[in-house]
Amino acid sequence: MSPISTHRHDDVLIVTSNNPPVNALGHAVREGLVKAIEEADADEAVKAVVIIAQGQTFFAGADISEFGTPKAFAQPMLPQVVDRIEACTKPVVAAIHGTAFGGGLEVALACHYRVAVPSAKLGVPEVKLGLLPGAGGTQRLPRVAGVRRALEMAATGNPVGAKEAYAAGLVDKLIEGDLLQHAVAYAHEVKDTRPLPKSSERDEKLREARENPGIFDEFRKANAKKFRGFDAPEFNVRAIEAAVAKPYSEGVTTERQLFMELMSGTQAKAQQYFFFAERKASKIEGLPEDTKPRDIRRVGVIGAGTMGGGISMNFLSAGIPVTIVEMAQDALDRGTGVMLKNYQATAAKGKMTAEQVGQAMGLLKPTLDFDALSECDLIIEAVFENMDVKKEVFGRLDKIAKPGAILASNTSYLNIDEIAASTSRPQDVVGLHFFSPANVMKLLEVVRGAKTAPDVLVTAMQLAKKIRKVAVVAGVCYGFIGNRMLIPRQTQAMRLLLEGATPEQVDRVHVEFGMPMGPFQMADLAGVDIGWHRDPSRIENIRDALCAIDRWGQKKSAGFYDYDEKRRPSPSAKVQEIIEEFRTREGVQEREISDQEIIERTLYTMVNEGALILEGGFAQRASDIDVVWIYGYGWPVYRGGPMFWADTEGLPKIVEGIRRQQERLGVDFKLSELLVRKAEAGEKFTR
Ligand code: T1G
Repeated sequence: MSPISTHRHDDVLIVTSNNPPVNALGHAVREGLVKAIEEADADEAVKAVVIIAQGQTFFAGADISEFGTPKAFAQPMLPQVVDRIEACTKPVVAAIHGTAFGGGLEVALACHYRVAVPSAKLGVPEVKLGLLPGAGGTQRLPRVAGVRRALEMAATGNPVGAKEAYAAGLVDKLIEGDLLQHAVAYAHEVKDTRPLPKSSERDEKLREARENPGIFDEFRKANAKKFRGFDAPEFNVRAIEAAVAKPYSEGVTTERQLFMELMSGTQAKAQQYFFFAERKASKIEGLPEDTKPRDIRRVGVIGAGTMGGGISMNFLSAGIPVTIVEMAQDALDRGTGVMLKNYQATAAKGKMTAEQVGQAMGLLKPTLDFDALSECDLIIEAVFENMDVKKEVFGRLDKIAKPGAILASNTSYLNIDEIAASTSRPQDVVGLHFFSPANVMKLLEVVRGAKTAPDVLVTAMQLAKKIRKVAVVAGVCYGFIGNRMLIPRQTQAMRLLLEGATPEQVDRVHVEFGMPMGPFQMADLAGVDIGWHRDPSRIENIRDALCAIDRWGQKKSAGFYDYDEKRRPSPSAKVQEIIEEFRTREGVQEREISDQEIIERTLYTMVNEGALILEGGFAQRASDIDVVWIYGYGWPVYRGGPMFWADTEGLPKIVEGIRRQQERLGVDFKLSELLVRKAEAGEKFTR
């Protein structure tokens, strides 16, 4: 049964797609669309056509799960489908709801008219898959919406709302009410219009760029930082340049060549892998399908510091009331003040209205009364990272929280089972590890304790979606997934300093690899003093020495680097001096350190730790580890995450590299048996 059906309404042929969940343009849909247009052309009684989709959305693009399979190349391919639609002798109206994305927007652009409900979104997110719109989108979009908007939409992948699309001429009519009914009425209005408006034949919106070809380099310059390391954005710009410089027929040829070049590259494979990895992360293995989530109507947050405030904002922004508790009024006022300031900053960027800020802050109940938490369905503790303090807080919570309330800790490292054991209800305890700044970072590690109940887990995962987080389940081990893998990286980075590398060299290698910053820049941003024993007289390592002289990082304008008033880093002679003192003290011979050695000792060891995490069952799947590192630590998505990258690098090469460095990795280093086994068996972690 084809997912495409047709039926007549008077002299309008209605072509309906029903291919859940998102009407992806798989082979059967493509075939059905061409057949429907041929039916319309062959039937004289048909005066116009409406293409509409059932379910949550209009076509959300090509079927990504077909990529790399024969189905992706099965005829008709999408370029043929869109050209056939545009060639229809009757006006074709696209009736858009949900997300007309990628190939879906290309189908709409090939239609002669587009109508949409105001809530619809239109976009070409292919660049997020390491690609470009490969079915005429880079040629038709600039002709319909203008070159600047096409550049913005294609190179960033960010969609526009229907209202904005209407203003740009991308949508011909906004539909309030029943979409099909109004689309048919619109088809009646245009059924006799000739010639039919074909996007591929339009030219007027290309003139601006012809008169000012500099806009392309302006665009490149303005986005250079954002596009750093990615191949696809530049290819999108080049394809749109071809739209301006060449006739349509030649422009689509250039588009196809650029598309195929990207599709055969490693970045596209990594980004497509990540599309599915992100969605798989929300699935919890071994839980009964029908596990019902608990009802969360009010959230309690203990601690109004940086984390407590950021965590609270997530729920307030999602319309969930929050009771936030502090020990002292000034700390409470400071915390709520920072939240308001953050909201106002977001509003100043036009991302929220003042009214929305008021609504969010209106849902906040600040209090010094710990017992007020008894009205909450979920309580998240965000207090000082110390086990005794955590246990004391959970002991108190156990006495006042209502039955069935979920008790969560925002600890970044500590043992959730030990915290849970300080209550009489360990089944209601879970770790919710937010990343700083908690109102911005997308990642949430949901730490599953030995006794955490299934419905507590399901509740946490569903709530994460509601507050727009990507949640990953982690087991109870020191540092869970993300921070646990950070430890070998930071440890090796520190050892490399002693042996001859400089903070600048190590960080340069990581930035060139695609990380937003290196281990030492990150330490300075987070605070060199995090976890420091606070005793300036006790100096056992380089970090102690820095902390003892107040070099706590950016907040002190000095850490592993010196910082100017604009927080720009520069190498520090003082730090070099301290490193040399420790080299002498520990009798380490300085030597030349290669960039490859830095990769092997800081990144290969991370992969190894990822394998140890999988071995220990602290992550459900390798792709979850990749989701953690991409959303939590800025690992470049075009490398797919540490485990996908390891597969690309080749596991035998990783094992060989680690063995080559083993002597320098320290006595605590343990080579993962799983990693060795997979390398020897020619297996991979992620595919
Ligand atoms: N192909 C295959 N499966 C898809 C899919 C797609 N395009 N989009 C979504 N799914 C699956 C997804 O894996 C999940 O499956 C389920 O649908 C629900 O998705 C030539 C080459 C549309 C905004 O990049 O952005 O067109 O996990 O959980 O949050 O130019 O999905 O349930 O098994 O994300 O409501 C361009 C990708 C393709 C859009 C809905 N299009 N999709 O979000 O649900 S390339 C895209 C999305 C292209 C042409 C090129 C979102 C969504 P499962 P979901 P959602």
